[in-house]
Amino acid sequence: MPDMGERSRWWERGVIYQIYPRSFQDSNGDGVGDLAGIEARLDYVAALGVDAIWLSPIFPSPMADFGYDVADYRGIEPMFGDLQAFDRLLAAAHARGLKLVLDFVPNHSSDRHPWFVESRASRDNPKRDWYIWRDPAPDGGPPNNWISDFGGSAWEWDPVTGQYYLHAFLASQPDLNWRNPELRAAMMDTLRFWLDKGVDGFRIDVLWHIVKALDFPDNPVNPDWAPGRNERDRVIQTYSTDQPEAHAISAEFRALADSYGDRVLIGEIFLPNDRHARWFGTPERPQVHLPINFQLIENPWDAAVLRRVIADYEASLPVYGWPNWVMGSHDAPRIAARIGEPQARVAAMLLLTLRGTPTLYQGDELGVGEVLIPPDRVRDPQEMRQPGIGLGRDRSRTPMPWDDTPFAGFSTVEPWLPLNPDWPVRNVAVEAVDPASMLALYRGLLALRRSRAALSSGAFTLVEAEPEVLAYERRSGDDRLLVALNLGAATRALPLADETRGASVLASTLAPRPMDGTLAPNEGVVLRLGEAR
Ligand code: TEU
Repeated sequence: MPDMGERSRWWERGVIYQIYPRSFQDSNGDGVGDLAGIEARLDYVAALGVDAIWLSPIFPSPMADFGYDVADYRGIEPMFGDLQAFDRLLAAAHARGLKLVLDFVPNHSSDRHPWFVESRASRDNPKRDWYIWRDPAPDGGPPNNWISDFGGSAWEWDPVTGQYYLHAFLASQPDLNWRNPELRAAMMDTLRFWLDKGVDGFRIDVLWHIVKALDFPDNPVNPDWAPGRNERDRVIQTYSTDQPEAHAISAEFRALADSYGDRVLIGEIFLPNDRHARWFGTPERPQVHLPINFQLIENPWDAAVLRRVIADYEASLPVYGWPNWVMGSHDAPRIAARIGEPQARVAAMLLLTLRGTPTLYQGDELGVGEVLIPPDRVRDPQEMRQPGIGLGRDRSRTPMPWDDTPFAGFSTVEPWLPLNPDWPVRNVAVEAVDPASMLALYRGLLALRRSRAALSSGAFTLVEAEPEVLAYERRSGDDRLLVALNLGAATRALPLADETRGASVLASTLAPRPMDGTLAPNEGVVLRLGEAR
């Protein structure tokens, strides 16, 4: 767990802020956010103290999967603006010292993409092989047992040309064929298009999905699956994901990004540690800079579990691999809904003091919690396809509450998704002037992280602690910090009693107080060590 010292680069040292464009700020009164809206709110983002923004997809899209179904990789969805609006946003971000990362969706396009319209036109169309077409099984059914991540067969029958096409997600999101060199070249060109404009990198959607096993064997049946669970998990995605050829393409992405200088690639990858770490590539042939680490989202909020998760993840990293952490996203449940606000404050401290690049999801800095979506307001296709089993993602995509004016200052009309019910009191304007707010906590932690190399790039060591307490030391040179987080509801002894008595408190999830050797319920602290008398 080395001290990266002065060697750290912006994407190592910095904090990424994920913006879900449909829900950040509406500027034209259609109830949906847009690029001009984001531009208007950039001062807020810069003042928060983050270093980069990642925008979920902003490309032309029929919005079957809210932008993850791209109909033109080089344009801007009219609902969001146009290329001029994008250029203005990029310049405005850069003028504030913010990097801008786009969402690249290589696994599939929209079925409205002109490439697919051609591909499905006839078997001998030049773009036929840009997608994945197969003959039916001997019984006329789908070519194999693969299941879409959104439920149902991953194969859709096309009566016109008498073949099935593959879709890992919706039928309106056909999978692209990355084994086809022309498709590959066309996609590389789209990356160049945005890199030439000056974007600072890409988050790459479902990167581990992009190549499938050559002969399309059946996936192994999952013996642990039971009805009522996510249908996706009926089979194990052995042959439909994580193929060696995808790693080779990931290395090509990296070579292209590196040819533009200091850009970043963030790969969306859900895999166990050993296979996850392979996406860093090797020093000779690197792949993505940051394979997204979802473990704080996927594991229970439990000190002993998290301790093991952190240790195992750190141990799994190659020496040249830089860690990263994320606690929320447009897919995952809200952290404050999952563990409650007092512990969400502890979670904020964890996210911003671990070793590695944190990604903060919009609204989590306000502590936005549970939002129940009435049945008539559900928009998420994942929820609509498998209703009522907890897969709905709308709950994390609700509009940013900015103030207590109508529609929370997000829009002048009813927004596309409901606001958080407590928006009149839980919004940016209210929290900005309350020193005890979640927003104030985030701003304080972000400023602390920025000011101390021990946090942004220093060494990391877990420290023994009482049950329900997660503790670790961060260190850079002489600067030694102890982070101690009480994940429980009992008062606990602070670790390192000799050193922490009287130590200065650099941050606290509660009202700061002199350290007396204890950690109160829900208390998390960052202490400066090495000052004891
Ligand atoms: O998500 C990929 C993914 O694995 C999802 O199926 C995720 O597990 C699920 O949404 C969690 O509830 C990415 C995007 O982040 C997601 O929004 C898209 O729908 C999906 O890819 C398809 O592009």
